[in-house]
Amino acid sequence: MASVDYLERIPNNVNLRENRRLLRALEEWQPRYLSWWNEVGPEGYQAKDVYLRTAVSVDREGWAHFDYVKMPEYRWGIFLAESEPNRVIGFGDHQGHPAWQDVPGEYRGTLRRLIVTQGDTEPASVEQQRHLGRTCPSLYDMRNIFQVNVEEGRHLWAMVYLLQAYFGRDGREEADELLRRRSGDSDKPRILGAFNEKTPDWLSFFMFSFFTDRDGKYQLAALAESGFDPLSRTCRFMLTEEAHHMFVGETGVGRIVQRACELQREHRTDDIRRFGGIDLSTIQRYLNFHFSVSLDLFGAEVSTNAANFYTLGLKGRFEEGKKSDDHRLHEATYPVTTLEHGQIVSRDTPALVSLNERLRDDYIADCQRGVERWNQVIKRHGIDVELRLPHRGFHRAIGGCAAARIAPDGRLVSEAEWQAKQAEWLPTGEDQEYVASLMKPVVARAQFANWIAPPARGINSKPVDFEYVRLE
Ligand code: BYC
Ligand code: FE
Ligand code: FE
Repeated sequence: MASVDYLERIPNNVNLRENRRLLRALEEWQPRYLSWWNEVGPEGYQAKDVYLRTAVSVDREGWAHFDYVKMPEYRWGIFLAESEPNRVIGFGDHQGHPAWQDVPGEYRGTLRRLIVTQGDTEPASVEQQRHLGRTCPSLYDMRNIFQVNVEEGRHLWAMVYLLQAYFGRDGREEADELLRRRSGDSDKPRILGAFNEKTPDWLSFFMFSFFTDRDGKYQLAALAESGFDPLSRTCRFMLTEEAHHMFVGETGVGRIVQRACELQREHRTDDIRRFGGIDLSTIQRYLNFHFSVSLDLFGAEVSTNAANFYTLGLKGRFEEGKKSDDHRLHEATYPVTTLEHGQIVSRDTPALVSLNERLRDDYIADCQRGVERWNQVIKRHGIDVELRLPHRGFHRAIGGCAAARIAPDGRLVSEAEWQAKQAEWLPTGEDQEYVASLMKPVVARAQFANWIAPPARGINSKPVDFEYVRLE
């Protein structure tokens, strides 16, 4: 396998030097990528030195290099996890056959659509977050969001590599379309719903990184099982970067929770807006929103698309290799939550068409573990409140529950009750205005906005008050 060529214009371990046709396609695409970055990437700070991590190898140990970089000079590269010799397809009709090193002709369209859907989310999130550098609560946080942004940019590169290396002309066209769609644009929106929502403030950003980047983790893990080996290897490497995005989300929300508790204790009231904090009930409403829109990203509970992806060997289950069933699932069933005659019920459903729901279940369990860690923070402060994930049917736009009004506790409610309670369950205009009013940049070293606690430690063993972004 080729070692990492870090000196090339496009750092890579796919032997670009030898593949002139692909190199040319990528070199043609690169200026378009950079103009996209300059047009809708992070607003401001493009000329500043940011202490960033860059992928320079695919070794599990030591794959990252930390240094000051100006974002437009970031070395967006193409890295695939090491190939597993003699890898075989682990599930579906082709189980046991050698993994495909080329696109299986009959599945070309389906595979391309999966790659485009995945690829589309990456630049979308950068667009959604582009204004946030301007209102960062600290230099540490500013650095973290830029880190996430450049890596989402690299994830786009990862998918564009697949399109250009394996899909010829239509792949090149899709690669260009990925730079043409825009988050929230009514004419050319991004493909999936959550990626057209606004990320207007840092509470939303941290919730997004916790809930929506975690959808990324589960989708990438399912694609990492793919019988199409280049996709599998690409996704396996992306997952190593993804962990930091979720870390940013979990610790970000955790620090806001901590600050809320400190203010609540200090002033002996949960009405902490007077003291510039974000109260736990506001945090809960934001949580409800971001969890529910992220659940939609898994698709419908019953999906023949999902069954096909699996049967064809294109997209597996989370940790497919660790499961001990037949990996074909023709006979198996899976319990699916659905709406029947105005009731929420769990129904055993053929497992193949239930794969979206199963992946969603894995995801929900992971979210629950994070919420419990936030609750530990609250408990340590002796406060008798718990954050909760709302019911999976709450506020859904995709799937069986989208047709009903479901309360966070899982009760079916009337339209009238929904309208009356919505302000308790979802962020209100007033919440958004209040949170927006807190978004004042804090860029002095060692300083943090009043609504968020400092992190427990810095990045890459640097101190918390390190100069993560050089503003001079
Ligand atoms: N919005 O059969 P169904 C990330 C459509 S995040 C709009 O249930 P399927 C990241 C669907 O296209 C991870 N439309 O759908 C995170 C279908 O249309 P057609 C992103 C939707 O195909 C943070 C129809 O409804 N990766 O990486 O089983 C920052 C029927 O639905 C939506 C992936 O998504 C929706 N939410 O499942 C940066 C992986 N849901 O065919 C990055 C690749 C469904 O009837 N994608 N529809 O016209 C997939 O695996 C699947 O496409 C989905 C949907 C899981 C998304
Ligand atoms: Fe990503
Ligand atoms: Fe991410």
